[in-house]
Amino acid sequence: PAIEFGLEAPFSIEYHDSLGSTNDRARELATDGETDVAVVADEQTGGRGRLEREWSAPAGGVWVSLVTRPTITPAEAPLYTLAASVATATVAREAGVDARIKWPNDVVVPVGDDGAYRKLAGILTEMEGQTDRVDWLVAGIGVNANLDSDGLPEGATSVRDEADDVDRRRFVQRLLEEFDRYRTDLDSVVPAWRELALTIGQRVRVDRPAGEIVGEAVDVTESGALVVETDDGRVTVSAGDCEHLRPV
Ligand code: BT5
Repeated sequence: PAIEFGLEAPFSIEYHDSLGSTNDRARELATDGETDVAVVADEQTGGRGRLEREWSAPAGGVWVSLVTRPTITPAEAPLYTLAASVATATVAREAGVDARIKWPNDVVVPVGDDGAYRKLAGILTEMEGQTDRVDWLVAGIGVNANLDSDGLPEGATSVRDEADDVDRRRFVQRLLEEFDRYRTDLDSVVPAWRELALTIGQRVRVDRPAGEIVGEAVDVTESGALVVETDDGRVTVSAGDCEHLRPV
């Protein structure tokens, strides 16, 4: 295998040299009743982003999906996305990358001071459940690790290009430890997220199904929604309603 696992980690590891999408395999395990499994692949041939977008995932990245069965309501699920972003940014920073978080689900590296950035990693959270409780939740994390950003979509960067190649076994282990720390202490997620946020204080445009809004991003709520101060007052946007967010 391209990555040798054998970790003392809070998740058991299911490793594949190649998979369509680690999220799809994780969903299968979740519907079979499994929990606390991390599905890892060296390469994905059908990686998925949000809203049916494609995720480019050649061999050399960190492509991992965490199967969890949290005792939370669906309204609290966005905290898991923020927790995955915080964990990813933290571990990327340990690798020497100036990683920051762009709400809701992107880990980025700032370029200059005008709000521009390159995308290092993305998070795709999927879940199933009833209105009052989540049955399972899969947190998919994709990090451009040991890759040249030349071969990735426009606007991407990688750990290799920003710093140096990493030991992916160790990188995954740290990701699992950090994610586990935040999921067991959900109150600490938003404060940690704020520390790493690139979005807060920026003037942004958010595209939503209900129409676009423009204003200053001033905070995130305790459930992880973004608060935007517009000319017509404060608007709260949930991650699920955000199609695009860009600095303006
Ligand atoms: C995301 O979507 O950022 C979530 C990506 C989640 C990927 C992980 S990998 C493990 C797990 N298994 C999966 O199948 N998925 C998860 P979104 O915000 O929709 O961003 C997608 C957009 O980012 C695309 O439309 C491209 O423009 C761009 N993109 C695609 N691949 C990229 C890459 N490797 N690096 C940077 N940008 C990329």
